[in-house]
Amino acid sequence: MATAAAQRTARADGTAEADAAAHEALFDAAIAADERIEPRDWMPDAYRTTLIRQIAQHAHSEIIGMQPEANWITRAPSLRRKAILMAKIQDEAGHGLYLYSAAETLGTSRDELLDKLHAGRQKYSSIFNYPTLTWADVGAIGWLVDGAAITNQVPLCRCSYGPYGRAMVRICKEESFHQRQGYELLMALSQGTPEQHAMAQDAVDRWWWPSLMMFGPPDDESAHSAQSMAWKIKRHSNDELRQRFVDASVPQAESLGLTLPDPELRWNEERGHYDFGPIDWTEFWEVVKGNGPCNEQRMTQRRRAHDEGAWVREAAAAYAAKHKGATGAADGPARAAGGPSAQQAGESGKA
Ligand code: BYC
Repeated sequence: MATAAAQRTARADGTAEADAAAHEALFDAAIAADERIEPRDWMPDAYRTTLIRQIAQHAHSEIIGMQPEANWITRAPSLRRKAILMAKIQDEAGHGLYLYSAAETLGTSRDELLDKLHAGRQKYSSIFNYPTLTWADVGAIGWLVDGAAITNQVPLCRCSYGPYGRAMVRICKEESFHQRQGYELLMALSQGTPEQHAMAQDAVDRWWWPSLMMFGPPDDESAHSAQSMAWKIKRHSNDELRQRFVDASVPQAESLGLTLPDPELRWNEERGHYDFGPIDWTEFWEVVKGNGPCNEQRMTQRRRAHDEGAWVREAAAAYAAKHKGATGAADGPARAAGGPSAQQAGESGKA
């Protein structure tokens, strides 16, 4: 039986004169049927633009997010902690790669996206503009920041756009490990000396509110939520996911023996959720605009890392060109023309 996706491809391939309304109807039917949209399927321009915006922002967050934690690699308190932290940071680099690759299937390139990040034309998550002042911050990032990320990202595994949803499956598995290592690290500190306990509490006090801001502005100020939910890119609103995170975090904080820095936090029997105090949205927008404590430092470091890595990119491109020549001779031009952008342009195997 032909799925809506197959019909969509057949229609697009078979009738050059197919009008936009017919394409749109097939796209809408696929979304309504909870089918995946794939790179070669017709999609509205705004759907493509929204996905590029969100996936790029997500990818940028992953690679900028390596910086605050990398601050502690040389000062990790044991070889075991250092190895764990290095593995986690490498995972974040990997997440960036999966996500840039997913964005490339939409017709952009990693170079273009990085240029936009470096020029300040694309965002990354507000959370990474806060400093990591003590070792306990590594635990607080794992527990709270990765915990918030998982809450936000598990529903993205069901994103209507195939490459993004599939990338999220592996990312979420790894984030789950990250969250547990942060929890375990904080547990060790919380049950340690009074000084270690105080250090853990101080980290939680500083990271709690910025973690709640990660979910984005309140629903009535969220410019993109309604459309993104209609397209099944997002499955839940910012406020719904924030509430889910608060509800999960309170018992975890109790088990850790730490308190969350919100005097208004209490169980609401009627709602079946925890009530929590007001979020400082002025602070959030200031950080998003570039005025957070570490925005400048993060961007300077990112641009420097990019510039210093130019020789690696040149060497990789030279190697790929050489390799392409060798396999091109052996396998013919079809193999040589492979790769995501060629496939996406419909050239793969037919060049
Ligand atoms: N920070 O209409 P809205 C990680 C912007 S990586 C900065 O609600 P949307 C990790 C938003 O972009 C975590 N900007 O937007 C990595 C929009 O501005 P533009 C990253 C924010 O897209 C390493 C405007 O505010 N996770 O976990 O519907 C180590 C209005 O917002 C933020 C993702 O990226 C923010 N917090 O919803 C450890 C997940 N929030 O674009 C951990 C994927 C909002 O119009 N992204 N803005 O200029 C999403 O799920 C959604 O994009 C958001 C925002 C929920 C974040």
